[in-house]
Amino acid sequence: ESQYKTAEIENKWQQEWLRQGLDKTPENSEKQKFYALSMFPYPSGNLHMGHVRNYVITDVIARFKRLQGYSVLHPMGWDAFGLPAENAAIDRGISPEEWTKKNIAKMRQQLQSLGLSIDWEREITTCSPSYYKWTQWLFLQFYKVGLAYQKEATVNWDPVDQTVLANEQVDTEGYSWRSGAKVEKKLLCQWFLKITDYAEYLLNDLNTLKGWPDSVKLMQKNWIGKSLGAHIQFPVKDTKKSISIFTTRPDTIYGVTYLVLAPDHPLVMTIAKPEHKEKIRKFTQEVANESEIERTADDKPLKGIFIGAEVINPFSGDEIPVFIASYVLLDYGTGAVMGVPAHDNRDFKFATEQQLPVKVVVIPKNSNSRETTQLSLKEAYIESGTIINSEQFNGMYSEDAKAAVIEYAKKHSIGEAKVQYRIRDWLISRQRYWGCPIPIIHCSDCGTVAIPDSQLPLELPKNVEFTGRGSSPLEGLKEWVNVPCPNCGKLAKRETDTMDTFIDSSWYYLRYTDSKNSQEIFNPDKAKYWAPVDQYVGGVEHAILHLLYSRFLTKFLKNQKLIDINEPFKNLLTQGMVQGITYKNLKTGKYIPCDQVNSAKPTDPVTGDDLEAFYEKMSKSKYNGVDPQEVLEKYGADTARMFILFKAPPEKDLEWSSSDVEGQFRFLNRVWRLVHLYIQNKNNKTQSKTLTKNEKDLKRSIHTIIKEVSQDLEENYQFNTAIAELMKLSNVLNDFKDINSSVYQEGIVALLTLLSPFAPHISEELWHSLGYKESIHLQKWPSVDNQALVLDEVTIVIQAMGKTKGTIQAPANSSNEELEKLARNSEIGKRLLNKKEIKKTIVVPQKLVNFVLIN
Ligand code: ANZ
Ligand code: ZN
Repeated sequence: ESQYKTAEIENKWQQEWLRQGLDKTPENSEKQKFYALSMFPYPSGNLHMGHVRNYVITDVIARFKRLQGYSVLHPMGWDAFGLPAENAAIDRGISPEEWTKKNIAKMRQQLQSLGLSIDWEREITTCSPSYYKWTQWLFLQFYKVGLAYQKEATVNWDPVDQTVLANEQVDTEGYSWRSGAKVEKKLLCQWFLKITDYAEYLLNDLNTLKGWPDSVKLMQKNWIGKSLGAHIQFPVKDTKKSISIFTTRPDTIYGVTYLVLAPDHPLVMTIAKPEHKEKIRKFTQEVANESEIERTADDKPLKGIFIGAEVINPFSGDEIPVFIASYVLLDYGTGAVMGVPAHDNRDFKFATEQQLPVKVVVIPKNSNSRETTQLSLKEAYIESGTIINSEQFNGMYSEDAKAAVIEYAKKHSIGEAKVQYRIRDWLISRQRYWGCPIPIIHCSDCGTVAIPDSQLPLELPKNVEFTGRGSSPLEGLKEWVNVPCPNCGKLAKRETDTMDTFIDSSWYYLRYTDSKNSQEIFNPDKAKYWAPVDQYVGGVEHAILHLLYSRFLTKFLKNQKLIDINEPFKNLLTQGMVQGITYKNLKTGKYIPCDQVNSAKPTDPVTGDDLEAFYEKMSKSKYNGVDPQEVLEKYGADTARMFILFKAPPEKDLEWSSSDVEGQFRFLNRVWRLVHLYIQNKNNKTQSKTLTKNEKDLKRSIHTIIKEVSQDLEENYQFNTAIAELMKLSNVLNDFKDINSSVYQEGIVALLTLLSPFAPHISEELWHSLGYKESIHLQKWPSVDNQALVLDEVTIVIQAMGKTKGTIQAPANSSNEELEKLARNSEIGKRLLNKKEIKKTIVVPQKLVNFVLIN
């Protein structure tokens, strides 16, 4: 008997498919297109289970769509710039390029061993000059319309190594990963992309993304953070200056009891009393080294100080004190806040700490105003309500009062309505080597000058030293930095910052449509044919930044008339995590590798303590990972694919279990035996044309399953239930004895075709064993024979007075009258009606006949 030898079969078919060019993208197809895309990997050096899950999901979709007759684009590439390559250079003296290339080679081979139907001819690598030439070109398009600009911004500064650190190089306590020094903030002139110009557009178009998870859309919405409110001017007492604040609650204007400026607000030193200035300087410096998260944390006291200045409330005429506080950020709103302790939680806390008055101006609708105002508040009342203590606005409801206050402010030129977004411009400068060089030259006469297109790509120099200390590696390369100005020829300096790698990945999906084009970023017709991506699959960790940046890039390119789509990704699937069984010693806090633990009674091999066992995302630090390579070697790619798809719906977390992997391996072995038994035992006798009842039943099962699997794939990518149906089909065929029936053959063909997107190798092998010459992956997805679904006979329940007395078989298409007649004339019916008379008969079509009898 022939044996299912996974390695042999999988190798053979992977090579054969490559030889036949099965995965090549059809060019100039008249067929409807389908663009299936996985988020491309960072070439860290090793494929992990999260990758496997991601790419297998997309592959099944791509294969399914091909069988359905679509012309499919399913590409792959490498998000290949970034910090780890540079760290490898610092730690091990291997060049970032070499390190990256080695990793790519290894991971490509691993991906290929999964049997992914990827068109490798379109492979892109973001660190190759042929790709980043166009990243640079794109940057210049932003630059030319004023959407790429420079401004000062803070970076993490390591005072020991005298170098800029990426956020990932600063631990949660604020210390450098390398020197251990307390990291400081330092201002540097850096490049930004003006994503805020697109905020409204990015927000509105979330509504058009019907195929995205609501959770992702909500995260994007919150990130963009649109607030409707007002700017209101507060004149500074005894000066001609005034402070503009941003508030979302202009209805609480009469409740203002103090004002707060961001410590670095430009007016602070101008209006502060001289005797306060020393204190202010000290405070501002302290705050400057805190992160935004520390500054706005809810669980800490709100640090702030009085600066010895007063402002006038332009509505009430009240004189109120001015503070600076760490919780007010300079770059949100106007960097100044009116404090309304009665109606804002943070203001309430601040006022309590600073012993500032609390003035109630909003009360719940229908409540007694005297009662509420006299009560000393225990917490802020932050809801809307009826306005009190507010002169002409008294009695209004909050929403109306907001409008009325804004109208009044506008009329008296002391304020106006204002829309505020939380999103900031995109800081793209990195003081790093292993990134896309920014194609700009700084000339003391001409300012910033774009490198002419003809000189792109501006390649990264190779003779670089990596020490991790001092200025960025590019800055040290004098012969690279010092160049003539392209404009006037005077000696000038290159920009030495490189770009955030999120830029590389924000447009890569378009490059796949024409990845080898050396004349243009892509051919507009090709991009037009393939874009947008029909199905994008990736991790939810990219729910905000990557997806937002891609959406921004897409909208920019649309405005530049390079493409004609508004959104890059029509449908988005965010796959769940792959979790491994994790053992933790709660006493020592240490994780114990699972191969050192007896899973029945987990104890610490060193201390003997009982261990806590739970599932958690696979990671090196928790010793709970399963190496895809091992699974592939032991069971083959098809089993690995089947398991990963069967164990959980794609958007849910998946708990790795070796026994369930075994289960899928056994299933594939059953399919193997089933088909080989069929091949060995069938004879080629011609069959009678009319089907027996058993054959009809089998045919109905087959087509019901085709229908179910198709729906599972078409509607929500419920691969797990689809595979359960395939297991059912193999059982049905296994139980059917007449393998010479033409229906049996139909079942075997359906089983293999339906299985082929999931387990592409074994289904191809068995397909060829059946004698077919053309690849199974070039076949058609089976269509449902609706005729076959119709039942010939149905089982009808017979009842008397609602009590079941027995069942009969009846033709499926019987009318109610016919059913009643059949029921009366059946043995059960005759016995029932022997003595009694019928008052009424109730018939439920296809199901039931109930006789109501006269007693
Ligand atoms: C007075 C007020 C009264 C406020 C009240 C709220 C409730 P969102 O919704 O996030 O836009 N704010 C304004 N600028 C700020 C800054 N730079 N740093 C810290 N806080 C700032 O929040 C807008 C509200 O956050 C504004 O409305 C302001 O406080 C505060 F019962 O003004 B509000
Ligand atoms: Zn110049």
